[in-house]
Formats: sequence, C-alpha cells, structure tokens
Amino acid sequence: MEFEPKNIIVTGGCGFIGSNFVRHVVDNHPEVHVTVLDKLTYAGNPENIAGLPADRVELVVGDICDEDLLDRIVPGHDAIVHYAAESHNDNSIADPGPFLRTNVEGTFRLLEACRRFGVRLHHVSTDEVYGDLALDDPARFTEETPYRPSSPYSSTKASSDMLVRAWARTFGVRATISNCSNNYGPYQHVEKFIPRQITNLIDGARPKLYGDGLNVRDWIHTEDHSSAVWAILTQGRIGETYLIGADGERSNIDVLRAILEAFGRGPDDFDWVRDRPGHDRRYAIDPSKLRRELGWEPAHTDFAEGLAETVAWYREHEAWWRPAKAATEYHYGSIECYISLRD
Ligand code: NAD
Ligand code: TDX
Repeated sequence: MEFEPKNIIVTGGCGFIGSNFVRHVVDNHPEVHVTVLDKLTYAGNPENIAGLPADRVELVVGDICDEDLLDRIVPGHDAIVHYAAESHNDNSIADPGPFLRTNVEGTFRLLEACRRFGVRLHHVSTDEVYGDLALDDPARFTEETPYRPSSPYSSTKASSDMLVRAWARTFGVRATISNCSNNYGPYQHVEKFIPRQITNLIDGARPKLYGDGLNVRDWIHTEDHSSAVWAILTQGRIGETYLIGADGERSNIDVLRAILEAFGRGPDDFDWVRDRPGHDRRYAIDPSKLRRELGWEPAHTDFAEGLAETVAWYREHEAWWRPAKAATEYHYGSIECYISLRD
C-alpha cells in the first residue's frame, strides 16, 4: 500500500536539489506540509524557497547534528527526506572535516531521531559511492555494484549509506536510499561545473576545464530527481536502494562546448586547468529497477533543451548568483593552476 505522508521534514531544503524537491511537493501534493531543516551554510539560500505559501512550508534554521533540536522538531512528522550534506568534491579535497561531520555524524543523528520517534527516512545519496567506470566499459552502475568511493566527499556519502542500511536492518528504521547521477538546472551553486562555466561567460571570463576534459557525467534535470524521490518515498519498498538516472551521459568537453556555443564563443575559448586529484573518470546509471518497479520516467529527456533553459535562467537571475560568485572564484584561485590554451 502506498505511504501517504502529510507532514515531512526536508533537510537541506535551502540547497539546490532539496529546494527543488520542496517546490515539487508544494506544486504537486497539496495535502503535504513541509518543514525545511537547513543550517544555511554557504550553499544554503532561503531565496531558493522564497514565495512559497507560509501555511505549506516552514523554515527551521538549524544543524542536523543538533540532537536537542531534532528532539523538538521531529515528533509529529511522518517522514524525513534527507538532502542536507556538504556536496562539493573540490571542497572535500581542500578540507574534509565538515564532510565527516555533516554527512556522517548528521546522518547518524537523523537515524537516531527516526528510531526514537518511529519516523520514516528517505536518504538521498549519490552515484559517486560506486567509484568510476572506464570510458569504454559497457557496464553501468546498478544497485548491486560494490561500493568503491574515491573522494573524501563520496567516501562520507558511502559511509552515510552504510549507516542507513545498518539502522534499517538492526533497529528496523523504515528507510529507503536513492543514489542519483549529476543534477543540473536552476538554483545550482556557482561552484559546480555547469553554473560555474555559464556565470564565467556572463562575466566575460574563460571557462575552466579539468584534466583532458574527457571525463563523463550522467546528467539528470533536478526536477526529474525530485519526482523520482517522491516515487520512492511513497511507493518504494522499505530497506531498498534505488538508482536514479536519465540516460544522460556526456563528456565534460562536450557540455562545455555546448555552453560556449550558447554564448556565441569558439569551441576552444576556455582554459585547461590542472586535474582534480582522484578525479573519477565516468559515472553511468542503470535506472531499470526504478522504472520497472515504480513506473518512474524522466520528463526532461532533451539535454540540449534543458541546458539552454538553464543558461537562460542564469542570465535572468544574476541577483541570485552574483553574491556567491567572487568568493567562489577566489577560493578556486587558491586550488587551481591555470594553463591557458593561448600560452
Ligand atoms: P547543496 O550543497 O546545494 O545543498 C546542501 C544544503 O544542505 C544547503 O542548503 C546547506 O545549507 C544544507 N546543510 C549543509 N550542512 C547542513 C547541516 N549540518 N545541517 C543542516 N543543513 C545543512 O547540495 P545539493 O547539490 O543540493 O545536494 C543535495 C543532496 O543530494 C546531497 O546529499 C548530495 O550528496 C546529493 N546528490 C547531489 C547530486 C548533485 O549532482 N548535486 C547528485 C546526487 C546526489
Ligand atoms: O570548473 C570545473 N571544471 C571542470 O572540468 C568544475 C567545477 C568541474 N569540472 C569537472 C569535474 C567533473 O568531472 O566537471 C565535472 C562535474 O564537476 P562537479 O560539478 O564538481 O560535479 P561532480 O564532482 O561530478 O559531483 C556532482 O555530482 C555528484 C555533485 O557535485 C555531487 O554532489 C554529486 O554527488
């Protein structure tokens, strides 16, 4: 029988993907009230959920590691949908500490609260827990692929997945896990690949491509991620893991050249920069289980169209991204060594 939550907590609901899920719920499920629990780190922005009806969405500013706070707000909710995380690989290489605290300890605190109050959990994770694939490997990741994380970020997400599995089996916490591929769309922080290149071009700066640019990511529009999480929350089998992807494999250089074209710039009008240490080569998701068992289908199947809409959104929403841009590029300046094609 379908699970019909009425009161849910969305952790990290002021971030890129969590805020999309909050808007998805408000737009499509009028019977559901959402409590957003968000610490408002550099990646959290209340503007991402601004304008939503106050009787549908409440923002609690706080830390998922704060046990007393969880004791106060979790009772009375039917489910927690857990997005809160430190999410950027480059940051995890520069300073892993916050990733251990939020991604591992934070998930532990939420699991303990779910156990105390008998609340359902959906844990949002990443395909990066499976490590990477060779460019010519015919395989894609499935729910049975062994865990082999490469970065401090993905190792902490893998750890959090393991905690969820153990709490489900040992303590009977009613939990599901999803591992999704790379998201794109509006409201993504300018530290991430696609928004970074778009906003560099708006600023008249050159995009930055890591390594040889042949790394492959499997892109999914964030709205399709949200619809998949809702399907798993309400119809998924307790204790199960579902992979979320939309058959969107693209090399970084192809994505970058599509962005350059949208700005009328030449295909080589970018800087090659030193590669990310431990850089995963390729991610690819086999979403058959999700499609077969829950009947989920992505709505955004035309990547070129989704990318064009995303470029347009950043052009029209400079006031949203401008405050974070200079500090983000300053931070990158300290970790990258630029090698220009023109030199
Ligand atoms: P994001 O960095 O944009 O947002 C993270 C949010 O969590 C922010 O609002 C931040 O303020 C909040 N947060 C961080 N630490 C917190 C804490 N201790 N307590 C409460 N709130 C805290 O991240 P995102 O890209 O939206 O990713 C959301 C989730 O989806 C993450 O769990 C990530 O691992 C997962 N995921 C992301 C992608 C992707 O492509 N971005 C793909 C698959 C899975
Ligand atoms: O300036 C850049 N140049 C570049 O070539 C940046 C920021 C990135 N890249 C490359 C690195 C990756 O191969 O682009 C690719 C995408 O990079 P990110 O946006 O940093 O994403 P990635 O490391 O693939 O991880 C993302 O997808 C999985 C999210 O950040 C994670 O939270 C999610 O789990």
